[in-house]
Amino acid sequence: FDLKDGKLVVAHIIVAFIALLIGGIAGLLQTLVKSGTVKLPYGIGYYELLTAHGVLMAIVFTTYFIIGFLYSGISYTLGGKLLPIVNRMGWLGFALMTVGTALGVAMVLTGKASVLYTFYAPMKASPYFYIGLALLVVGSWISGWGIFYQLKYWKKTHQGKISPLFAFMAVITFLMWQIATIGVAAEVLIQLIPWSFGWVETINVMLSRTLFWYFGHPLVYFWLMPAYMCWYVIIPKIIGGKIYSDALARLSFILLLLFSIPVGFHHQLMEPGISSFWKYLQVVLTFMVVVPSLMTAFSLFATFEINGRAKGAKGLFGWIKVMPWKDVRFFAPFLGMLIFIPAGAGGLINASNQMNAVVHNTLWVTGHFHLTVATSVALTFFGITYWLLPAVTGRVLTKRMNKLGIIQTIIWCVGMFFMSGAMHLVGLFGAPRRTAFTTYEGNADAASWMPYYVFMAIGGTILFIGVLLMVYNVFALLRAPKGVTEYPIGEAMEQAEATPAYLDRWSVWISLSVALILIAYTVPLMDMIMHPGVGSKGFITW
Ligand code: HAS
Repeated sequence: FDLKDGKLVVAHIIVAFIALLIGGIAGLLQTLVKSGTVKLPYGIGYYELLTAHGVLMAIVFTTYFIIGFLYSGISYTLGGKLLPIVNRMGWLGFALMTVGTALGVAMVLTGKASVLYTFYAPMKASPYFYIGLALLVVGSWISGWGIFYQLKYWKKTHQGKISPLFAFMAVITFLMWQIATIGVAAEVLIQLIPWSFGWVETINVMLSRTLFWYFGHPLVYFWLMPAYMCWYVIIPKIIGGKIYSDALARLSFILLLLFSIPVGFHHQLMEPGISSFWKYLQVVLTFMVVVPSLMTAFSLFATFEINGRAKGAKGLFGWIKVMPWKDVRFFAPFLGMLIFIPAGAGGLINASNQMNAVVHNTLWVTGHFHLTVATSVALTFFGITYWLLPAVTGRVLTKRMNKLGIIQTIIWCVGMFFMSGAMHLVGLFGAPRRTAFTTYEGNADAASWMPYYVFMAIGGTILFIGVLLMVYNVFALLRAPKGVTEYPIGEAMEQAEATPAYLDRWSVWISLSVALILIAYTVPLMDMIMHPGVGSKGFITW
């Protein structure tokens, strides 16, 4: 691996894990502050901590990790090294993102941006928080353009060849990110910044929420797709097998590009101001976006079973016996996959209009995203770290670190079992999400939620130990013994059919994606803009 590119990757991964550490501390503290066990100085309260936890974990940790990981794979699969200009774009993106993150986090920690990680109106933050976010997004764009440029150059020098699977997936991920972030950029630049500076008095709340969720849902696939890249491309190599089908993997990513954006209304099913027809349409599209995940599950089972049979395993589940259970590079992502089965089922419940009425705005939803992003995705990212850092720094994973990695994975799963399990259950009893305990203290129902809160706190504490161990592991990996670690890119099975060239035809897929977005959003957006409703000073209500 090119060690100069390795430095860019390492810089991203280090910031990601620092964010995980500070976000983890904020996560633990918010539980203690919420329950009244601890009082912090300088007025740092529940909402400040919850915002810091959400922003650092869900936005900063993920974005940095993803860019670091994708840049490493692009460097490795598209020519063995980044073009000098792409390397520079990577650093420029990194610098802008880091200035933005520092500004945003400073605003959150000083209590000037307690607006939660879903920062839509009517909650208002300091304009500098939004400026920080804008820098983070623009930085990520520049990094994304670097990825597009590297592939464009590769295609020019490899006429008629189909792009490597990893690179194809990286480009789709960033294409999706590019299209999706236009919504949040519009919200921040046109609505939130002028409003928070006081240049305008009112804000169209419905529009702000809609633009946020236009971005907010694809955001979750921006987290998931790099995890899928590991499951499709890396895991087959680590288990000593092959990718079941290159074409199927590409098709599932194309479907994710098409269907992950025009579905934001499934976060707004309980909101007035959007007619039921448009909600219905977007729920149908939500069920379409489940299809590529089902294809992924199918492909993974096929990879595992065929690999198992090649190694002599018999029966439907014989493959389980031949898996490298003691290898953390497999173990952590595998548990991520396993947990994605109930996590995804929870998503289907959320997406069903009637059931959404039961779970919306309750701790069930918090439980859902702690299983999806904080377990399936996070464990996969942890699993990647154990080979990525050694590969890009010219070091090797030792047996001790591998063992610590396995222990870390188990701690994470146990902590999440208690925390997310209790969140799901108490959510069904109506416990609200993101609400300080003082708001409902004395309420008859609140007393019955207490035992579940205790389990959430136990789980949260176990998870905090997991964060500490993971951060320790990262720094241990950076000082690991020198050596050569292979960058594990899998190959497709020989009997798989050749990948059709049309899957590599970007113009078709981008046009289709834009068409679907226009169909799903034009009329409701026009409606929101033309009939903004009337309301109290400061914001417009519906
Ligand atoms: Fe979600 C809310 C619907 C997936 C994250 N989601 C959220 C929020 C977040 C989030 C952060 O429709 C909260 C936002 C907020 O703060 O308000 N979600 C879905 C649906 C899916 C889904 C339909 N979500 C995700 C993923 C996330 C994520 C992935 C992060 C990474 N979600 C919703 C809805 C809401 C929502 C509503 C709004 C709720 C409300 O009212 O506020 C689907 O994409 C899920 C499909 C997944 C599957 C599983 C496939 C399984 C696989 C694993 C195979 C395993 C193997 C191993 C091979 C169908 C691929 C097997 C081994 C053995 C030994 C058996």
